[in-house]
Parts: sequence; C-alpha cells; structure tokens
Amino acid sequence: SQSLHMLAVDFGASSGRAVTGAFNGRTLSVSEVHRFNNEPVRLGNHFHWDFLRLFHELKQGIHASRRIAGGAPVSVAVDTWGVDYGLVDAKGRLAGNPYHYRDLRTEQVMSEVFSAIPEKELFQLTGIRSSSINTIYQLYAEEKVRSGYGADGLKMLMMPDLFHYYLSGVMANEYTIASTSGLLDPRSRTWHSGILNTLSIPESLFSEIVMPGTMLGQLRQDIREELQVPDMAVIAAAGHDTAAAVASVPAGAAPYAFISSGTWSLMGIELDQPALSDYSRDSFFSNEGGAGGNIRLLKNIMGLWLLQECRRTWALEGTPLTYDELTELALSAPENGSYIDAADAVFLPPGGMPQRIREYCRDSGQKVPESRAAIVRCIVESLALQYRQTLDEIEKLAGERMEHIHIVGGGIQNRLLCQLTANVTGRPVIAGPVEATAIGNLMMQALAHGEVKNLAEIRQVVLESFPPETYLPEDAAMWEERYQQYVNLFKRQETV
Ligand code: LFR
Repeated sequence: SQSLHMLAVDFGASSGRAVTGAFNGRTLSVSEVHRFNNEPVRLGNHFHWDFLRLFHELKQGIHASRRIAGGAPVSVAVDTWGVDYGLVDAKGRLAGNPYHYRDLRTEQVMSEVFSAIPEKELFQLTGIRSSSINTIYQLYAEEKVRSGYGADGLKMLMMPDLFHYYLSGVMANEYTIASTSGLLDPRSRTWHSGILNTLSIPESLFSEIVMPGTMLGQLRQDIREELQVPDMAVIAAAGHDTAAAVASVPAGAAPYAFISSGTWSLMGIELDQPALSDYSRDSFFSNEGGAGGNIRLLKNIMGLWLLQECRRTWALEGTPLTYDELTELALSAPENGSYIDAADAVFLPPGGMPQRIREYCRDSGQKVPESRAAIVRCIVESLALQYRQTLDEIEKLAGERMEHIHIVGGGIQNRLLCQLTANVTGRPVIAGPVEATAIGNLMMQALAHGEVKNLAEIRQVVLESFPPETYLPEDAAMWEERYQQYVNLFKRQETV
C-alpha cells in the first residue's frame, strides 16, 4: 500500500499501549496492537518503576506490530510521563532501577536546593514551578551524582530517551522531555550550566538536546532478530506524553486552552516565548517544551489520579468498581457542595485517598463527603472548578479570551467531567481524540519522515481523521455561584 506505517509506544503512569498508525498523506488510521499495565513497585523504603518489565512490554509491542495489514512499521517512537530518568554507566549498563516521581526522597532536598538558588530565581531561570517530582530535586538527591563517586562516564537519560537508547544504542536528550526536568533554560533550550554548577550536578551527565521529530538511528540487530522484525528507524518524536498529546489537539484558528486528561490533568496554552512573570509563577504554571519547538505553558492538576487512587483503595477494601460504575455513583450522589483544591500537593502520594479527601473537606470547614458516591462527586466537581480557575489565570496571562476548551486523552471517557467542564467554564468543550498521545507520537514520526511540515498540518490531519465531540455549557448561573464559593474557600495556598 501507499501508506506510511509507524509504531508508537506510549507509557502512561498506570498503563501503556503500542499503537500502529497508517498515514495516507491526508488521514491517519490507528490500531492498538498491545496494551499492558504499568505497576510501580515499592522496594524497601523506595518507590520504583519496573524498568525491565516495561522494556519487555515495549518489545512485545514491537513484535505484535509486525503483522499489521500493509506491512511492518518503518519506524518506532516512545513517549512517557515526564520528569523521571535512568542513569547509564560508561559500559551502557543501567546504573540502578529508575525511581518513581512519587518517591518521597526528594522532600528533604528541596529546601537545600532553595538555599543555594532561591525558588523565585529558579522559576525565572527555568520557567518550571518547583514541585517535589521534578528531575532537578531527584538528581540532587542522588548520592552518586553529586559526590562524583562512581559517576565517571555516567549519563542521564529521561525515560523515553532511555528506551530509545536500549532500542537503538543512540544516546540523546530530546527537547520536550528534557524540558520537564527543571534544568533547561527555556530561552536557549539548552541545559542550564549555571544551575548545574551551583548544585554540583556534573554537566557530563547530559547529552546534546535534539528537537522533536529527529531520526535517532535503527533498531539494534539483536533486537530485530529476537523479535523477528525488519529494519525499523528509531525516532525521537515528542518524548513527553503531554507534548505528544498537545500536538494532536484538533484545533482551528480560534484561541483555545487545552486539557490533556489522564492520570494528571495538564491545562494550558501554547506560546512562542516563555511566560516568566511573577503572576505566572504565583499561579503555579510551568513553561515546558512543545512538539513544535515552542512553549507549552501549563498547570499540573491532580486529575484522574484522585479517582484512580480511591478506586484502588476501595478494591483493596473488597469493593472493586469500574470507572463507569464510579460515574454512576457520582450521578446518584446528592448535592454535596464540598470541594477540594485539586492542585494541592497533599494529594500527590499514593494511599488512603478517600480518607485524605474527607479530612481535606473537614479541615476547610466543609461538610464531609462520607459515602463513596459523595467522594466521587466531590472529585469530579472539584476538577471542573479547578479548570475554571486555571482558565481565568490563562486568560489573564494570554490577555485574551479562550473560545473553546479542547480536552484530549483517556479522561474524555468520563463524560460527566466533560459536561461539568463546559458548565463551569461556560465554554464549549471539544473532546477528542481519546488516543491523543499515541496519535501525536505517530504524527511527529510522520513529520520526521517529511510527510507533514508542522503542527498546523498535523492538527488538520487529526481533525479529519478523528472527529471530536462537542459539549455545550448548561446551568451557567448556578455554576458561576458555586465557582465564587470555591474561590473563596481556597484563596491561594501551596500546591503541587
Ligand atoms: C502526564 C505527565 C505530566 C507530568 C507528569 C509527571 O502523564 O507527563 O505532564 O508532569 O506526567 O511526569
């Protein structure tokens, strides 16, 4: 056939998928060939990703892709969540299993970092809000890195780069994923050597930054033989899942805000230049790197993590529920009117989520959501209210009104959340595509192959290939009133 066949492997924090794409020059069609769970492991006092298992799943995905109609893919690209990394020694061996960003070892070091570089200054230098998950604090907490002991020839590869290295043997730091580290200068888009020197993090850990859509190399011969697949190019597409998802927002010309909805909700806009004002910092925005080499100005909101964790707790207690059942519960819940600040860092670690939510409501002087139904309702409404607050902030930063909200990613399956987002923001919500991350990954590969020229062309392809669904605002007056209550409840406080 005439189509270009490609493979995207997308690692999310709770599951991963291998998706093949066929691009015929006008539209893309996708097909999932492998899906797997991503279950991090607590080992001793620490929390890790199961890297070897994940690499195995990646290979399973490549193997499964060889039988698709039209022939095996000509290229593969990996994207993952942000901020995490592996260290590779001079012999190419993985030096320790990568930590999970929800590991608590960074908590003590943040204040040490701030005494070397004040938090405000860090934001001015990097455009990244300080959060305990960021690579900068993780690397600072690594004995080996800062003592220099055993660090000879050590390289730091962010998760997608690490997968690409073990697939191809080529080391590179790709721009979008590197931008989540808190160690990049958002103006020059290079590693910030001033920060590295001040924190005694050796510059030798880092490789040159490559831009999204760069051909890295070929699949290693031993892997090709093991998996019985033909030659395949390995591409640094957009290594950060959120950057890939934003690349596939089917947007037209009108100003819009995006929400990439999954474990996290990432809400923001795209800019040519970083927004480094005090207002941007005080509203907890980050300037990350976009797939077009531009800036993604966005805020991390806890997202469906809140629901995932409640579901996990309830299953442990003997009540396993599907996400649809959870939504049914929320719909059946009586008006509760209790809210949480879904950007608050207290919700970051795993465990005991229903109880933490009850305590949060109690401590902020609200009615305590006792039943499961009341808790689910509280989560979903609180997310929508946080989106509204973030929209207000975005409009102030951009100096213009956003006409629509585009929501992409797995979270759009929660239709209640989509509708509430429209109601609370008073803007039409355009939902889809659900597989935004894999689609963005595939289209950035198409860009590397020279089949499309830029983000605008990619978005046109996505719009034609995956028609989105629109939710119109309802009950505007009621929600405006509730939003005012919400704003008064949570006058700015420390967040993620
Ligand atoms: C979403 C995401 C966010 C990042 C968070 C942690 O999957 O990549 O953008 O802040 O995970 O890495």
